[in-house]
Amino acid sequence: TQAIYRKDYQQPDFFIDSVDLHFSLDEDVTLVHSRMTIRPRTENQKKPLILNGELLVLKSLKFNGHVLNATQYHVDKTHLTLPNVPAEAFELESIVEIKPQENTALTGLYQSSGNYCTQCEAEGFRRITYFLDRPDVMARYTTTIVADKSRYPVLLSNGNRVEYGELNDGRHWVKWADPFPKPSYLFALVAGNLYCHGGKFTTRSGREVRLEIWVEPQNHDQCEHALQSLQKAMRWDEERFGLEYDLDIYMIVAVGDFNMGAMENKGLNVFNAKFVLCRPDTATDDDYEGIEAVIAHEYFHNWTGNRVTCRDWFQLTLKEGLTVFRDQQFTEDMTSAAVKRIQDVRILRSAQFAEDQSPMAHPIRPESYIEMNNFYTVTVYNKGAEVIRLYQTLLGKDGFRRGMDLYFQRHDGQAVTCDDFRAAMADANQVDLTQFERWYDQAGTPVVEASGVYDATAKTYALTLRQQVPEHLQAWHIPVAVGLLGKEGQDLSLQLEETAPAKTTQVLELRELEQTFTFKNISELPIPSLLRHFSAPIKLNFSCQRQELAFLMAHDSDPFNRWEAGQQFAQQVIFDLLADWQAGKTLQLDALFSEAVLKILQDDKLDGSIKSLMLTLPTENFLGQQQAEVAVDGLFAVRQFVLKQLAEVHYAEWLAIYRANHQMPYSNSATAIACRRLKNTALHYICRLDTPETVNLAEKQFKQSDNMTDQQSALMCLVNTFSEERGQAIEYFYQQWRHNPLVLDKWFSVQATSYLPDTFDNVKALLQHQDFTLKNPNRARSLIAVFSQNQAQFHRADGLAYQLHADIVLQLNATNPQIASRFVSVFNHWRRFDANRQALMQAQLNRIIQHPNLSKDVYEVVSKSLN
Ligand code: HT7
Ligand code: ZN
Repeated sequence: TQAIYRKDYQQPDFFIDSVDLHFSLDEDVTLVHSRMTIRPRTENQKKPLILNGELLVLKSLKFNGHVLNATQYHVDKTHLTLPNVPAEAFELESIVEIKPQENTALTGLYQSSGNYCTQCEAEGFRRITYFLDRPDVMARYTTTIVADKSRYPVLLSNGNRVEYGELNDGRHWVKWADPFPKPSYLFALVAGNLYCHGGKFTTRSGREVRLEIWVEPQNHDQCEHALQSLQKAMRWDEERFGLEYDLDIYMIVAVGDFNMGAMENKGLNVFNAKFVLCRPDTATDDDYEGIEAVIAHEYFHNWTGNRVTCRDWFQLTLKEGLTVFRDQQFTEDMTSAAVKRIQDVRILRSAQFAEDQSPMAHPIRPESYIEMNNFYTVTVYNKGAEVIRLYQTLLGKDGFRRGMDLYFQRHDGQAVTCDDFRAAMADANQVDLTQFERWYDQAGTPVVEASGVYDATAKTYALTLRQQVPEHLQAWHIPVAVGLLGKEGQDLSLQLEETAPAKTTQVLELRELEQTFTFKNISELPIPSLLRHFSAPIKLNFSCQRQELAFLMAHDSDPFNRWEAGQQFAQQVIFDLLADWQAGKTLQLDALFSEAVLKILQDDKLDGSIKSLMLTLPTENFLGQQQAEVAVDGLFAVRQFVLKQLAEVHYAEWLAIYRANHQMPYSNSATAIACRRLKNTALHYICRLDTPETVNLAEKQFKQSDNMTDQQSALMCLVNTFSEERGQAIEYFYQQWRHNPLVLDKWFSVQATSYLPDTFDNVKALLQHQDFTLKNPNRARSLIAVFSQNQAQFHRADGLAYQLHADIVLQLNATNPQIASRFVSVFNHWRRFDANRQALMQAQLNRIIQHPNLSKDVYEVVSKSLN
């Protein structure tokens, strides 16, 4: 359990130029034969060759064709060492035995539903064969797979299929060759009984690429959306960034057991089935959008990650932050930019800002790690994407494109660093981005205070921005996009200097601790709209009256800030009510807020997707984060009160909206999705009343819907009622979908999200359900991870949910440490709760850390949490 530090990076002593792999897949043991050509990095060096390898049984080792005996090398649990190797290139051949059928950690080569698949990022390749398993060692791979033909008719690996044949014993083989040098983490192999949903794509230079989506045969009718998403992503990357696909074939395989969302292996992506399979009756609108985004994300990695890869794992955000940014831009173009921006900011502020407040806080480019898998975080991914967005905000879309072009021109085929990316952006635009490095090496969320002074005589508005920089840190370079609204709600024209062009949104560059920006020719007292489209990942404090928030909520031309004003308004209302609740006073909903909500409800110009976002209150989790000590019970009570009040006061409007949007035929057009979103938001409010009529409405939708969005939404409503229909709907849904694992996951999740007081008991019972298993990450997440985010129910004052959660973490620690470590992270926030809950969570953390066989994954998170 030793930490690895970024400052200790050293180039590899050896490079591996080519690897020829041969897999013999067998139920008992799988044999992996590897032949590598290895070259010392410098002439005349006398360095031992130290290869990574874990859980491998070495059967034979040959050096330049000669068998080595056991005195000529050393093997331990993690390495194979050859102390004496010559100073010129040589060939090393090994045969190892592995047991994929016993691999429950789902890293390396493993089985899912009887098929074989691999997951090598970050350090899984070392569980397949001995290798220099680090991203700056890039080799050309050929891979031959031999397996029983009837059980494994499909044999896939990276690159192009170059040869195949049959053996006499019922087995067959296929050989694949990948012409592009790649790091080991991009290696992939798949073998099984799979169905192919095929298609094609013609690149803008006229090359035809074959596209193949491989799924278990029963899922043959759930692939078309994934295929279309891939085609859209391929076209978009050509148009936006001039990037073309480079092989003749692109394959995607959907597997049921997968630790994360998907993996961008060169030419052979392996996907969590959740991000491939969909049909209107089995997948929600959000699932459809998730599939399009993840397919695009993995495709975009072909350039940002594969063609140009990371020098070391500290640079992970180089490929992940950039690729998330690219997929976000893609979705903004494919759907609604405003809706997508709001969704992305919600994730950032609820999960990443929370991570920044936790003992696991780290910069987007971490300085150290114990287990790399713990650093596939919202900070590296989502804050990393925000940092990339900052380049675009500062340089403009064209400037950003110039930087990207230079980055590829300089680094195609290389393993590089975040500094190389920053240098390409700076050089292509001839700007100084030295201060910008602080976004890479400083952890934490910058806080900026804003204050404004209007001078009616001089007709100026002076906006002062002040960043609060902790003592050990330095000022960030922060773009703050600003607009000023006149009293009719119109955007005022903003001029900073006489010569500069006037705009309605100005991007101010805050580089110092404090700066004042003065706008000229402002002829009326303006209402500022600050940090438009959330132009930087910061917390901006600006004191705003409720009237001003209501005004921005109704008029701001920046849709993000219009939504944001509503959220801030709701937050103020909830915190004031919380004070009343804590003082034992009767609660009364603020009339101005209720009126502002009514205006949104009645605004016919608002798109349904934005409207339902505006009608959704901040979550308990998010509200808790804004407090010094999370008021679990108070927040729950008050938020429920506000929801119920809004439901009652505007009942007629909710019902009207529901009716107006209900009887639409199913389609997955943006308009139809927006209608469903709005209708289902309305249904949720309506069902807050829990009367026979409202239950009836939900039940009717549940039974009559022809699509999963409506069915799941109605089920969620019913699960939160005390009605008889609740149990009936749960049973009905189970019988209807028990044979579809992804839909059954929803069944578990919906029950785990319920806010009724019996949720913990239900979750405990569901753990014993015949269809529950911790072995499948999706299933485990659907119940355990989902329940752990149900703030009021998970953080019960008696600590029983904590105890149960810790039991599960310990079980998973033995079988799948990556998932165990994700789950245990909910305790990272223990210090933010009251003394009673703190003690209860701390006790569970202590119990876990004392466990005798703790994985590195869980150890790292828990030890940091307790420190
Ligand atoms: N680059 C992929 C990362 C990934 C992964 C990492 C650790 C363990 C399992 C994993 N599966 C996939 C996913 C991506 O960002 O595209
Ligand atoms: Zn990625």
